[in-house]
Amino acid sequence: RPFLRTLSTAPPSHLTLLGQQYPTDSITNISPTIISKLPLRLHTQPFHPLNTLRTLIESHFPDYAHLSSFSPLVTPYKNFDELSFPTDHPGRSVADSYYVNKDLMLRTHTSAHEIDVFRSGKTKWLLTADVYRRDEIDGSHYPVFHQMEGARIFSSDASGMKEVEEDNARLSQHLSQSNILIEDILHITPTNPAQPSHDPRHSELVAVNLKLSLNSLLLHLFAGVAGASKEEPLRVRWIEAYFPFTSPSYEVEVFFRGKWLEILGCGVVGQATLDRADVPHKMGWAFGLGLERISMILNSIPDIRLFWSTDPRFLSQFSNTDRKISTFKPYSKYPSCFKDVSFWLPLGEDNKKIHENDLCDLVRDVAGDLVEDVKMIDSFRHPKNNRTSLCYRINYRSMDKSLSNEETNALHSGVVSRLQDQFRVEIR
Ligand code: FA5
Ligand code: MG
Repeated sequence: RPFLRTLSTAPPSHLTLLGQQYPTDSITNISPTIISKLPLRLHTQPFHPLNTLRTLIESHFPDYAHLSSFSPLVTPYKNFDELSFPTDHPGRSVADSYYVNKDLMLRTHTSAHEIDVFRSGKTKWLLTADVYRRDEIDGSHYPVFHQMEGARIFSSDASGMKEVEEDNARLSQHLSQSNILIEDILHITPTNPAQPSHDPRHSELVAVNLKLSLNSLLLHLFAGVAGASKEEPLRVRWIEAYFPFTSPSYEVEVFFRGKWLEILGCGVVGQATLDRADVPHKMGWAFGLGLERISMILNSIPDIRLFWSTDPRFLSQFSNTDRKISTFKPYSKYPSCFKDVSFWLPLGEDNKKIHENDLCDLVRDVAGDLVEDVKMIDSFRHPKNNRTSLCYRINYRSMDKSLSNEETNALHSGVVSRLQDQFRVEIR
């Protein structure tokens, strides 16, 4: 959807990203807020909790290659096509992904690099990176977050399968002595099948190796933190999932503060991926985990915006040098300030051009991390003139200080006037 066409000012003909110039086109939708995040690479910042978590996971896989310097700019081909995403997959839309232009985008997941890493000959590796998705605004969603991809591949012949079996025996032995409660599911089912080119027994061995490897990682990460005491074991739940580039596929959830939280997706690597990477005689598994989700649990971080805070009251809490997980002690929560904005969408064609994610990007560009939450609270269509009215409630709250009335009013009127300029809405 060409939402930039509704801008009153012409978009720039080029964008400068990480010191390089790129031409824009009709689908360009990277906002200034996003551009400012590109160089930050929180997973490499000394003492940042995401860096600490990355190091902790890497230490659990010491004989894996540890990669973290891939550029976030990838072709849509790498992000989607090469991984067998269908051409009509919703993730490709400009409403969900950030495009520099039709040939270049910000990766939406670390899987975008799978084929390059497999092609380089690596058989055991972890890759950490910032990823970008257009999304709603609330305490657990941010348009930039960090993923770690991990993979292990084996020869698909008897010697490779023997290696898997031996590793499975070692891992089962280790896990049987620990305080972890795993809700498992069948490894392979009619709705979550082995791939046609795989011997189902081999696929099952690999799926078991994946599950054991990840259960063992979760135990390493969560043992001893809240919810994993003697009386209360760590609860992990495996769920059947679907990804275009793995089968069978799973998601893993961890029980935390009364809720199941999805922390990773994974599966047996699609043979098409390995064929494209020129390693057709291998088979194996891959996972992609959300570092913020895990760090929020481990470090008791209540709001995803805190990862971007430069407030010493946040960062200093993680500056211990012994690599252990620190529990965040929240400093006082400052008051919320709710402001509503109601408007009529423009009539005709134009009203299709405003997606909720467009509105969220606009609000972030004006208010940055001073916005905590954006929710639609009302929507109706006028029966006579067919016009649509929307009302959004924006919660302005700083994590570092109390916002004055003047400050919130200025932010909100900035949002309102940009809504009028960019989307030609009529404020009610
Ligand atoms: C993926 O991104 C797949 N690439 C994962 C994968 C890798 C599957 C390898 C198979 C093999 P998904 O969109 O579910 O899947 O995201 C993976 C994890 O990233 C989620 O479980 C979650 O922990 C994290 N995540 C996803 N969206 C967000 C978000 N908006 N904010 C924070 N974390 C998120
Ligand atoms: Mg998911």
